[in-house]
Amino acid sequence: MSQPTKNIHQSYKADPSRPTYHYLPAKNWMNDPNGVIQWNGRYHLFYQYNPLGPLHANMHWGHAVSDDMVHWHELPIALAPTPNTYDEGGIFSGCIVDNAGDAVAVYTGVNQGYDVQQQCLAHSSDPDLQTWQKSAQNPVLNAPPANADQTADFRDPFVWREGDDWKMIVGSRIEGIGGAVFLYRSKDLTEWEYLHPLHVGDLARHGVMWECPNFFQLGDKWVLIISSHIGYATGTVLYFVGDYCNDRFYPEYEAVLDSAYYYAPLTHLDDQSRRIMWAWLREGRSDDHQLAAGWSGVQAIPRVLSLDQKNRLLMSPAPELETIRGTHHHFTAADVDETPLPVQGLALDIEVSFAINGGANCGLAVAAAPDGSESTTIIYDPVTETLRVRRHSTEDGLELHPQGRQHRLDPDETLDLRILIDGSVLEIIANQRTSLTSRIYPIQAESNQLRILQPGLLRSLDIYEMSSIW
Ligand code: DQQ
Repeated sequence: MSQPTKNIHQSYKADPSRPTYHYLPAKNWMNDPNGVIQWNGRYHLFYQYNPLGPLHANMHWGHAVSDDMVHWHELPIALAPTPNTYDEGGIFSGCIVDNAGDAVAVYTGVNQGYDVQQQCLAHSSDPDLQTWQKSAQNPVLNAPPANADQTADFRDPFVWREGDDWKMIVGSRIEGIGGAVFLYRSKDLTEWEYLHPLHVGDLARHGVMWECPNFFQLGDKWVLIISSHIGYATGTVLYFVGDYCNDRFYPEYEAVLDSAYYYAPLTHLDDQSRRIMWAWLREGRSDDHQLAAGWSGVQAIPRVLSLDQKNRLLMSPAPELETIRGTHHHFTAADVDETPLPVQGLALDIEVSFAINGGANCGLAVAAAPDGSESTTIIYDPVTETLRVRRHSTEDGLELHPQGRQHRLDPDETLDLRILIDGSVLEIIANQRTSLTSRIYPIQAESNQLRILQPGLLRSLDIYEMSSIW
């Protein structure tokens, strides 16, 4: 990392909300991951980036590179809007594919505000993917199919190789019907033939608009992930699992992937054939707070995906994260009571397991102040089969509604939580299959304690203090 970038990261040491082991650019706004690819062995992360401030505007593709998905070097902006053209209004989300050694970025160029959304190409023959040339044929796809019955929402192309063809899906909606992804085919990434919708949602259940689609094989099934506007707001990520043949998708199972702060996931296959999922962790505080902070948006820790026997998506933080685990604290039920644990901090990786006993709730409090004025509780209620985050903060202007996810346990299954706390970031994965993310903004310096809420139900607790990646 360049010294100036490192200096900016270190200058935020006094900001308790700023993550220290999740990636974010040195300053300004970041949202969706874009074009993630392993190229010449290195992981390249591109992302929606506003170089002019910490709010969503002026969309560019920012760029960072890593050898291990943990430590990052921020690089110069990769793609910028070209004035008076198809992408003058912004370079929206997309992907990168390897076209026989040439890296091709497939992205959405927007203009006329955000009303015209068209699919565009840029290519790079630079081994470091730092220099890009936009295609003279842009835009290569300029409007959704007529059956969409609308022209304003058509974005975030996801492309894969299938035999001799390229296939692409684009996020969109069908007026009056609901979210949709449209399927296309091409021989050269430039001429695209529309086939049909790969999948169409139900307006009430799946939302009005689908963006940031992903479609990939996992084991012997295919998975479609979409980010949905349910009730016209960003926030719910859904997935569908099923079979795919002759260009048709037959979903058999569907579920919510996350419905809180985890949005616009993008997956790719790495050199070890792992399907890795990246995502934007959006903020839960007002524009004024974001302006005052000077930064907004964090990338989630990449997760390795697989499916279980019931076709549920399993997610595990990439094992590379364990290389920055520091001091380890291990506890059993005999070691803890309801008083604060002898470990404190807001940069922790926690593995905790609880036995389920009748209807008794279990869980823990994190980022808690000694006087109880601030705390975040993570609680499982076996009666309602709900995992919930409840936040109490003394700061105003925050989204502090309780967040809940249904989480069903099999008989005799323990509740196994993986919890990543990093400043304002809280990533929770229950039994590898239920993701519940939150953003917390305690303002008191001493809001860093941990407590087990039902020590008698504790099976085991491992806490690792995490090193800063800056
Ligand atoms: N964000 C991008 C879009 C995408 C949306 C624009 C989802 O491409 O649809 O910044 O967060």
